[in-house]
Amino acid sequence: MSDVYRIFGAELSPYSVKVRSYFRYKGIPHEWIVRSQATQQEFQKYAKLPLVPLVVTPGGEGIQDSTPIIERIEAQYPEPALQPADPTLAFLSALLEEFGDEWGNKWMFHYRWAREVDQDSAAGRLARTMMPGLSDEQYVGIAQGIKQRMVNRVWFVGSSEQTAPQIEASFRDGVALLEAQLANRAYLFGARPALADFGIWGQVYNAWTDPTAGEIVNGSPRLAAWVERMLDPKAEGDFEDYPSLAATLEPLLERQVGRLFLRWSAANARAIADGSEEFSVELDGRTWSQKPQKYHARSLAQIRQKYQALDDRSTLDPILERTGCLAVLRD
Ligand SMILES: N[C@@H](CCC(=O)N[C@@H](CS)C(=O)NCC(=O)O)C(=O)O
Repeated sequence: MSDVYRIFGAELSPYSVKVRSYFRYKGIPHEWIVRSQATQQEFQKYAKLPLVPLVVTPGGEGIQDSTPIIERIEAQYPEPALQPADPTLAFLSALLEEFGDEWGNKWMFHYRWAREVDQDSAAGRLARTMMPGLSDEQYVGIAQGIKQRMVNRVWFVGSSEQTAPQIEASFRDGVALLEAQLANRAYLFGARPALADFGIWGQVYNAWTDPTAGEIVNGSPRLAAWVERMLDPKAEGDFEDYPSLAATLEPLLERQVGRLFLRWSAANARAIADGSEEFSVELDGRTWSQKPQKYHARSLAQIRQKYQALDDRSTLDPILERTGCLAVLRD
């Protein structure tokens, strides 16, 4: 039996490239299969949900959802370890992965579909990859259809006229904070990638391929270099310890994770629990309103479980307290 995993994915899917980079880092034999009309039938044989990435194991089992995929493969291929051995750092890395997956996705999705130049770029690339054989006339119609469908779906991640300035301010600040974190190191936690790198990178890499967000990322040379490095990441040395990371990591945790993402995530989860159609939350002095997102309530519950499962939180709690993350995680 072959030992090759198959990853059904797409270059414009942040969660797909996240999983692909993980497989590359671990050196696990895999085949990247672009999800297209031609591969759709094979995809449907294994997928329970109409979502990429889908990983098909050598034994023929289909697995979905990037975080559980990585956790499951990690248990089977523990070397090189994805997470720092220090449980405090490992938790912070998991928290930043969750931030990347859920909040970073707002950055990416909003910028991709907010302006005509980005809409045309992404819709055109999607049409060409999903249906490679299109004639030029067919291409125009298909790209137009994708553009219309996606522009009408931005509300799904909470992008609206009201929230657009908040998302864009968060992205610009996030880019500056990541640039600072990467000033003296190749990856977010040191000289090798951690789970946090993969989650944040999937979104930032995708944003970098779009004209408007790409220009912002390219204005930060260390971040842009990390974006390229993460396409095929390598262990170049060890993880650092917390004191050497803190000066630039705490502002990222405080300004983006504590002040924005976790407050938003807790309000979203409350709205789901109450069965509300819409919710509003004050984020950094500005009102944010949107329809609740179901998946995110589940992923918040999972990161809370990871927090609860820690035996010793005596080092972690003061960091979470200082950065405004503790109350939501303890809830
Ligand atoms: N939580 C999931 C999210 C997966 C997801 O939302 N995938 C998107 C693309 S990024 C998708 O497949 N959308 C439907 C489609 O492209 O047909 C994960 O981490 O894998």
